[in-house]
Amino acid sequence: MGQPESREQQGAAQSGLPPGQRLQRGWPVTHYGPVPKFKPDRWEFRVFGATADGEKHCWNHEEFSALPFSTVVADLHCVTKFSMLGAEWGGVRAQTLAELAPPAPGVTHVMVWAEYGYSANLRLADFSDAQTLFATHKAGELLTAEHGFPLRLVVPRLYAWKGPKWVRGIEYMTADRRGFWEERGYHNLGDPWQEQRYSYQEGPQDGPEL
Ligand SMILES: Nc1nc2c(c(=O)[nH]1)N[C@H]1C(S)=C(S)[C@@H](COP(=O)(O)O)O[C@H]1N2
Ligand SMILES: [Mo]
Repeated sequence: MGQPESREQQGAAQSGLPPGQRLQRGWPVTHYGPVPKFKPDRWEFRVFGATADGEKHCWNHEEFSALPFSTVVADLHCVTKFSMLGAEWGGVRAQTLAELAPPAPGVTHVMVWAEYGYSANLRLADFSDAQTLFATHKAGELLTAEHGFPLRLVVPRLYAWKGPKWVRGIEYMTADRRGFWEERGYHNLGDPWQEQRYSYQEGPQDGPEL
């Protein structure tokens, strides 16, 4: 069912490559730490923090798998300078989750949490973008363990570290807070088209003090 990589890589979802990026053949695996083992009976996806109703919202794996399915064609840009173009991701739009478990009015940012405490912070506008997808599939096939099975976030407009693999939930926040890489030298915003790679490039408005 999966499309060969060569066909996928013919088209970019955006026009061309962001500055400083080069095209990668195939799909490398890039992450920090070990690949977590999926435990279906223990897995749940949680929406917590400043929710509109003040409650925590949870989906087990079966419930999450029944949520409306969408596809998004998106490019992946790793800050280490390789890009993969035109991948077709399938899964649940962040917008859908934000409708099912809405943020309180004061929410400005979202922390996305993954296994082993990996996290990435996003502005609510980036999270709520129509292209932002909690992906279960790529090219019509389930994700493999090393690429984030059972669930990873895809945020096409930002560097790929902003899209946690093995994601387990989101926290609505009323102020910005740095995630895992944003605390360790990477840019708080991470827009590849503006080449926002490192925290030393940040302006005073770009993020909380380090
Ligand atoms: N949980 C988790 N997610 C992660 C990472 C990580 O270290 N841990 N690395 C990120 C980075 S830097 C990149 S480039 C992409 C790589 O995704 P891939 O291995 O599927 O190509 O995953 C992102 N998601
Ligand atoms: Mo990366």
